[in-house]
Amino acid sequence: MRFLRKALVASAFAVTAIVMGTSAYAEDVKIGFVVKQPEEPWFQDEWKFADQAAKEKGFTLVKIGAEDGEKLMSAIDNLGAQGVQGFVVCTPDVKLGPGIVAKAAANNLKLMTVDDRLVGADGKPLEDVPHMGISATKIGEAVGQAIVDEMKARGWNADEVGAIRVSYDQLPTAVDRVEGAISVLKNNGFKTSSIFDAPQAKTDTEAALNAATVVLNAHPDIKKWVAFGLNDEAALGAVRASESVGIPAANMIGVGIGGADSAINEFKKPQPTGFVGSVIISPKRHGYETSLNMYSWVADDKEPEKLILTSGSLAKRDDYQKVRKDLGLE
Ligand code: FCA
Repeated sequence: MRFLRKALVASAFAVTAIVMGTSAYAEDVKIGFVVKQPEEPWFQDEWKFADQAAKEKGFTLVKIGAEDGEKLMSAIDNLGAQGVQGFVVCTPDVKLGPGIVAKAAANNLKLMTVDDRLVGADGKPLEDVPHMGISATKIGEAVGQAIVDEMKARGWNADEVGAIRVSYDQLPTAVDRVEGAISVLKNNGFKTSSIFDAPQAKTDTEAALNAATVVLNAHPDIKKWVAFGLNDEAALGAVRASESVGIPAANMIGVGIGGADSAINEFKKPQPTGFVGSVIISPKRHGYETSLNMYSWVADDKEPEKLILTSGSLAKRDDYQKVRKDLGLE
């Protein structure tokens, strides 16, 4: 009898859902999307595509920028207080992992991460929290390959070139990205001694500029440089640093990761700069798809995949429009 009643209730619910044209009650669904650096074009794009998902499905999207741990913790309480059922987050600090999980649970919120994966006290990823990130090592390798190809096109010899590794080693995806690039450089003749670490305090252009300037000033004897880091801002910061010490664009090769406005604006400049390319990743997948996955989790109890890794495509000045179009970003 109990079973029968359950089945009846379930089918009544299913009928209602079909009549509504969507599952559950979209207008009751509220989803949070919290990012660590709201002013960064990549995160603006993620939000834009998350908004698109909200519009299509009819749920409410609550966007919050949280630049540090304290802001993130109060953002989660804030979401709970607003009656949000789940949120997607790119945290300012992955080591806050267990605290974020606990805060989400205390507020009865479903939790998914994007871009930066939470780690536990042992530094290992929290595998229970569904995550969408980029295939960091592979994308780093694509950066390294783009640099090597450009060096060949310019007739450079690895012996005469310095490499700036703009680094943010507290973030595992950042380490994987730069190490991917370095593996390709080394396979193409770069010695460890000509790869210089430039640790940045934040993942923005200014911090990268400051870090790269230190390296350039320490090696005035090296005239040709390549640079890479975790995102476009890292590579751009190194390029700005090279300009500030008088290195011409012809002697600089920076390749970034992202492909949002930071890179596009650079490609649009009338004269080419040392920022040669960017491996474009997909803010559509990271914003739209994560939001949809959270929506299905809340509305239909459909748990998202635990780990989704997305790919990237190299773009340069002359083909970025086509690459963006092919990725559904135009
Ligand atoms: C990290 C970086 C961002 C972006 C994202 C995919 O969060 O800080 O710039 O590259 O991964």
